[in-house]
Amino acid sequence: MSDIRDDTAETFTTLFGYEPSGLWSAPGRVNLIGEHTDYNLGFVLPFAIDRRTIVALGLREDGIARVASSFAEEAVEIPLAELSPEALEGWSAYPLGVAWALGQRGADLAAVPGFDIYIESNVPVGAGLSSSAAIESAVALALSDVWRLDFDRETLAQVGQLAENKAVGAPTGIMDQSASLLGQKDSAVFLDCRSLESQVIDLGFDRAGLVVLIMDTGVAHAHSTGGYAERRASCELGASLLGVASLRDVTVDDLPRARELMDDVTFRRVRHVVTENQRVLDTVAALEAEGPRAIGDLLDASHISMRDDFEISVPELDLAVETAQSNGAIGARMTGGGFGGAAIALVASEDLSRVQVAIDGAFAEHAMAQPDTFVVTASQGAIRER
Ligand code: GAF
Repeated sequence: MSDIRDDTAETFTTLFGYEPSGLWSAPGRVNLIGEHTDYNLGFVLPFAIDRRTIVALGLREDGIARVASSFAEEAVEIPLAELSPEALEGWSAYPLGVAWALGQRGADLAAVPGFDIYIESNVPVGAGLSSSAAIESAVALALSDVWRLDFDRETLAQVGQLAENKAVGAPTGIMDQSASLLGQKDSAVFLDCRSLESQVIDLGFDRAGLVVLIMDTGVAHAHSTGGYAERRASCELGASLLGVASLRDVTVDDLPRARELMDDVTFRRVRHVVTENQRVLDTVAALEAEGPRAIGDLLDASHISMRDDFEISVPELDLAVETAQSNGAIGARMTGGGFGGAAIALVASEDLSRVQVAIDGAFAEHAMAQPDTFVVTASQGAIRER
């Protein structure tokens, strides 16, 4: 079977007529728990998955940035000196946005050499598994290496987020790039999105005989439009009505007061974030004290909160979650920004095929398009491959 790394290097050589000087990769992520908490400066617990984006890069002697990928026909090129969010569009805004963002963080774009980049990926696009953060993280690591920028991984995550916010135009938080850059095998990244301090948490799924099943509904979502920004605005409104800088400063004990101060919709948005932060802390504590079989109820409660309070689920995600739960999953929830994408279920290995078959049956019964179901494992974050 051909290796995606070899394919990426070979296609680079065919396209650009010389061999790449290096190969870098970064993974997509699953968020185990802690949804829409990152931009509220709360807690998240994502892990990097065994689906990766590969970047082959060669330096040029001029100041031109040229990018090509397996998911677009045409290469895009632009002088580094002309990089700006306004000058970028389409898929190339991800890799070129990162080059621009590195400039914003101090790289001297007038002095560094140009580059050719070719990108391939096996992170599913549109599934809520952060295919975009995988591109950003791989490119950020590659450019910081060849430009000898000496940026730490927390800074590279911020660079990826800046590209996503300004060049792509999606008002997302810091979680996805952090997971992609800081992930470790068999572990989750427990990130405090205010201090940006992180801790690697052993998941122990394998030892407990558990697997994580992805249920990709195929319902398309995008964070640069509509719902995501609206939820973010509601959270900001809630925080300002409570007189705090962010919802991180609100606890479960403040909820009765919050209910008095705001309309019902804003209150429910706030309640989701506040209770979700607590569920992340409880999940970390349960993993450490009792292991992964103890976190099912927290995953289930997180889904209900997203469905009823934050209102970011869709019928396909609810059906996938409920079917997994009623067929023996330890816990299940939608993952990522919502409005489509994927749900996850934590399942005992021996129940895996039963859950998959049940999901196929339930979707057929509801005349919904078959979801793609597959297992992922917690994997290493971004690395230089060669
Ligand atoms: C998307 C965003 F990119 C993240 O920053 C995060 O807000 C997530 O949705 C919801 O938890 O993946």
